[in-house]
Amino acid sequence: MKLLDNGECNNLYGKTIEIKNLIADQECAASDGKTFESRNPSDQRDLVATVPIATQHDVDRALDAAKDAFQQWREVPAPVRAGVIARLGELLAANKETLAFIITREMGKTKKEALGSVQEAIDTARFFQAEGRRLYGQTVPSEMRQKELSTYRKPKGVVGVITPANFPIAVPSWKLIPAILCGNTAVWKPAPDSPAVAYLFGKLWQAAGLPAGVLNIVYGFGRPTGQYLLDAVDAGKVQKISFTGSTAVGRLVGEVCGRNLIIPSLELGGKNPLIVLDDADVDQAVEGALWATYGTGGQRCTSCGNIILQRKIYAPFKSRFLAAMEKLKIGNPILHPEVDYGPMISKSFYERFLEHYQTGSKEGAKLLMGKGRIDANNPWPNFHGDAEQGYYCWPTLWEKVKPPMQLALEEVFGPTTNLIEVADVDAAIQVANAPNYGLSSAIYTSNRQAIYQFKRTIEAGMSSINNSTTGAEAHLPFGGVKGSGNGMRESGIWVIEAYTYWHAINDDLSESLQLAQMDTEYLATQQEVDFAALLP
Ligand code: UN1
Repeated sequence: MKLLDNGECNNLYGKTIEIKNLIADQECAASDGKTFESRNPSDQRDLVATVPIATQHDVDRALDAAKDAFQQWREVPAPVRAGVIARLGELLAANKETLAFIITREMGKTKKEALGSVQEAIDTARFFQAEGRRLYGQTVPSEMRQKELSTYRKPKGVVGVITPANFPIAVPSWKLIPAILCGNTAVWKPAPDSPAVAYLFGKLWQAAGLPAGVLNIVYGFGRPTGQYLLDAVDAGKVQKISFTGSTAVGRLVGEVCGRNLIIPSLELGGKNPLIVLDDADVDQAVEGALWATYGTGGQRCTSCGNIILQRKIYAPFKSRFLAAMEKLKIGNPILHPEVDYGPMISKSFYERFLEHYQTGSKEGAKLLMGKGRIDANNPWPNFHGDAEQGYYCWPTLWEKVKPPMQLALEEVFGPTTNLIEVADVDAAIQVANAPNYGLSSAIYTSNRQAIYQFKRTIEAGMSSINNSTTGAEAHLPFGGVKGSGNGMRESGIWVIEAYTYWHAINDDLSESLQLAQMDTEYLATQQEVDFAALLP
């Protein structure tokens, strides 16, 4: 690993990492030598890494390496493959602090959250190291004698993996660990805003003993590098795509995969509702909603998009929520680990976040708090660090919002949410289901009937009862409905369906041609019965 001088930032944040693509176990610069700079979003002076922009040639080489490696890797017994995952889990645990530091440094989430996202990767490794001793098939009774039926799981081949920056090790591990455990090989394009932790993750896979070419990493932007990976689907070089990101890009991925008869795994956006009914514990609901909305600066797919309040609790919730917002500590999460949230992950996220202020005011929503960027003109009283050095945003809150306003229906990535007043639980669920998303959801109440109704009728892949909209665990299925995904799931036993296909075997020992459905011993006739006399 090559580290470069980072000038005045060496002591504050560390040196600059010189990242290279990983192809067939070799570190390689982009074939045309082009690179981009990855800067610390909390402090633009800090150059975290120099990163190659993988060319078509690089992506093709990575795909060839994955294709070659697949022939051997698929033959390695699953419990032996799982041994690599076990060592990976140990290495992740041993390096948890460092990985978390790099995550905070390159994408700006707090240390506590960064440690949590490394833990999610550790949990995933621990789950799948054991799954290598399962990956069960079935034995199935045949219609005929001297014939055995059974099923096997088979790997699909080369998997293309494209991941976002907000969970830069948890989400890749949700995909790469099961894909590789199941005997696939992978070409992974991590987000341009979190290349350093991807690079370190690659190093850990190598140290865990993964054979050359099983995991290849190519860096760059959605276009052109990500596009090359999608073009490879059309070229027949990729048998599976796993993508987490925006719904708009997910649709593009889905179109390419659809015309090639490949089922992708698509984990997309959300407009996650948090319902608070009149009988809820207001303080608990405020705490959950605050975390759901402003944790990670609102840059999770499980962030809260609408807070739906029953009439009587509206005023007390609103005043306590606003009071809690005022206490939020915002700032540089490396130099001030006590902050609640840090900067926007990137300038483009920041610019898109700003747009929602126009949408809201055009639609006549009422802005209760929020002034866009925190800077000298709009200082946040509880700010820690130098606001000019990053794209830090005000915690934002709207009211007088309801469907079909865009503000109520469209995902906004960033620290904002809407208060929506409703009469009862029926109306609450109707508003909750109005957006064309369905990832996560939450309800605060102690009314068992309302909880039951919510569980039955909410359109979401995940729901919390008296907890926030976040909270996925590594062994529960994760994914959404409607615009939030295509029905595939990450995590736990469910994700195995994404990376294997079923192979059915019929093994005939009769030494003759026995034909299914035809050469069976089913009784051809049945006797008449007459039960009429039993009735009075
Ligand atoms: C994501 O935002 O893509 O439940 C994943 C959560 C996290 C995972 C989120 N454990 O918010």
